[in-house]
Amino acid sequence: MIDFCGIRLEHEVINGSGTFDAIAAQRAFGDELLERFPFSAFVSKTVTLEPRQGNPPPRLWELGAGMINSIGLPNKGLRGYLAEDLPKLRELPVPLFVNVMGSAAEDVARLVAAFGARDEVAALELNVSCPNVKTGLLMGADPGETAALLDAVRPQTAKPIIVKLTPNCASPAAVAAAAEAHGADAVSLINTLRGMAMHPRRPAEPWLGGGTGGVSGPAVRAVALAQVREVRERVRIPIVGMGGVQSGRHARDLLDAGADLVAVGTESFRDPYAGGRIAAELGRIDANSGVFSGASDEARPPIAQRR
Ligand code: RRO
Repeated sequence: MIDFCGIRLEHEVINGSGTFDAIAAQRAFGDELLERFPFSAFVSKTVTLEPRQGNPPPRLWELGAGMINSIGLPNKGLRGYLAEDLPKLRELPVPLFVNVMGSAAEDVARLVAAFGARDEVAALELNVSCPNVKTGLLMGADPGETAALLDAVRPQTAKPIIVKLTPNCASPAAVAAAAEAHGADAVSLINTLRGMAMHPRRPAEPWLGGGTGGVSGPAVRAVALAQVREVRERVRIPIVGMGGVQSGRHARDLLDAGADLVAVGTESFRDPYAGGRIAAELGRIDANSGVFSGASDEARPPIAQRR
């Protein structure tokens, strides 16, 4: 058992927001996935006050070492989420962290107040770092804006508030320090790096409907390590580290760089049980020596093929 902001978790591996849909996973893979839930806490996809359609397609581009997404935050909005998703997510065997975003501090404050009042919700994550909607980046790119957001949001709940940082700014560590100074309980990083792909058959046109998107997967792992280390040197609050984690070794590296928890994102698209495998591998790496003991189960077929 580990303690994260007063919440007891079975192990250090959680999911990155928006990379694992627990409700869809249960539909697709049945109760087995939920009985052996891969993560020690579940982080929701970002919720906004009003429903959103998301960006026009195409929304994904596969890279040699990851992908670019331009999803654009489709979601049911606060009312739809409370009515339809929360009753299902309360059945999960792990604590629920709800990720929220707004284009103004008052919107985020309303979301935090609404979710903070719900017993099903263990913690809030503030998404100030989405690369795919224009308003999302501003608050998280600037320490002063982040401080002002925390001033509006902190009084709304006593529950832990995690601030999800963007790598697309001059100094994620300065933003993290501002978040800590204004009451954040933890920070998480990295969200995706802004990137672009050209259309393979139409010269000068971007492939993604949103024009640009967010790069994730192994391609960003080294960036995540460097930024987690930099943030750890500036803040004392817990850090959720993520970026290209595919194995227990990658998770161990982020913990060694200063993270307290590790999130798995893109890898869950290949195998929804990747988080469970990574947690098991991490448990077999000695934290002091770095030595891996026991057989790797990397060769085990993904859950989708075993059914
Ligand atoms: O929905 C998205 O396009 C999205 C979000 Br909210 C985010 O935080 N990060 C990302 O890469 N995509």
